[in-house]
Amino acid sequence: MRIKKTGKVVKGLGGLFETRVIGQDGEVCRYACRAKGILHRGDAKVLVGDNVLLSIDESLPDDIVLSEILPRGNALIRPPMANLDILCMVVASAKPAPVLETVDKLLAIAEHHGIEPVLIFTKTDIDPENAERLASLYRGAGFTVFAVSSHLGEGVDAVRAYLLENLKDGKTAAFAGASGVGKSTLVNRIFPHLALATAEISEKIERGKHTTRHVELFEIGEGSAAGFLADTPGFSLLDFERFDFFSLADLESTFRDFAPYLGGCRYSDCAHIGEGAAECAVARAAEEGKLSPSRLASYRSIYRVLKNKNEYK
Ligand SMILES: Nc1nc2c(ncn2[C@@H]2O[C@H](COP(=O)(O)OP(=O)(O)O)[C@@H](O)[C@H]2O)c(=O)[nH]1
Ligand SMILES: [Mg+2]
Ligand SMILES: [Zn+2]
Repeated sequence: MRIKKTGKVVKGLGGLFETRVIGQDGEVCRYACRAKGILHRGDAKVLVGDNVLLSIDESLPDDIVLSEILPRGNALIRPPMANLDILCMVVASAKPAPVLETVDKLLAIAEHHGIEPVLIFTKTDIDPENAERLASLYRGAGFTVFAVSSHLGEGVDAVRAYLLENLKDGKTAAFAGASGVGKSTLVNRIFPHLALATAEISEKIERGKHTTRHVELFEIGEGSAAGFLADTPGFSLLDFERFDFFSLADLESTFRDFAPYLGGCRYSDCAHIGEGAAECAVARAAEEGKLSPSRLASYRSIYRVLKNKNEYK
């Protein structure tokens, strides 16, 4: 006899998925299992964060098959995860220098998927002025923003408090951002018991600098009240070229700071791409200092990418 259990995928490595199952007694079990053949390809691929059905042979308790993915709230290509509630965009104030267009792209993708974006500016010890400038830019745009130095320990408590408050009852957050910005260092600083590998440790064991190689969900809290936090491998700029973007018409709604000005343009189909301040309320807001020029520049750049993509389809 085979029985079914529901679980959550917390890790996937080499075709083997680690799933977390809460038993009737409330006890948490973890099973390593393989997925049914059709769940290895394309959109049907199993992602970390997926809620799944496991089929277990009662007479052969080691024979566990991941047989079905339950409906997803959302799914991202980078980081490859499903059912995210919060995306913590980790950005170094320096080393590596921040690329705001990349930041804004990821923010737009999160907004489009209904994932709450949070910004964490790291390495404030290296360039405190730039950290302050970036923090105020994104606070002004309506985001939740943290500025931290993992080395000095500054600002870390506020991030921990935010995560503990918001990661409950299965809620899931991921740390995402370029390689080397300090994601793993910060996760370790917040939750030392996780003891994640960081670049410094890996230099000693000579494994190169991209130490976080796979996505893994870590449990924050206990049992069914627990939430999850994922550290993810950093992505290179190249990965963005392969991003599956949404439609052009949906773009403006993914810039939350544009909202007060949408509908105020002279022409109702204004795309806010080159129109002057006399016609375009978004351009006017940027000119008057109500909207960050870098946000408008990012919007226009993503607009061009999406437009080209649509034309060559
Ligand atoms: N100065 C400074 N360096 C940091 C800070 N946080 C991390 N780093 C360093 O940045 C490098 C990359 O860190 P790591 O956590 O592996 O980055 P990840 O690729 O984003 O996970 C390491 O050498 C860290 O010691 C910080 O707050 N200040
Ligand atoms: Mg890392
Ligand atoms: Zn406009």
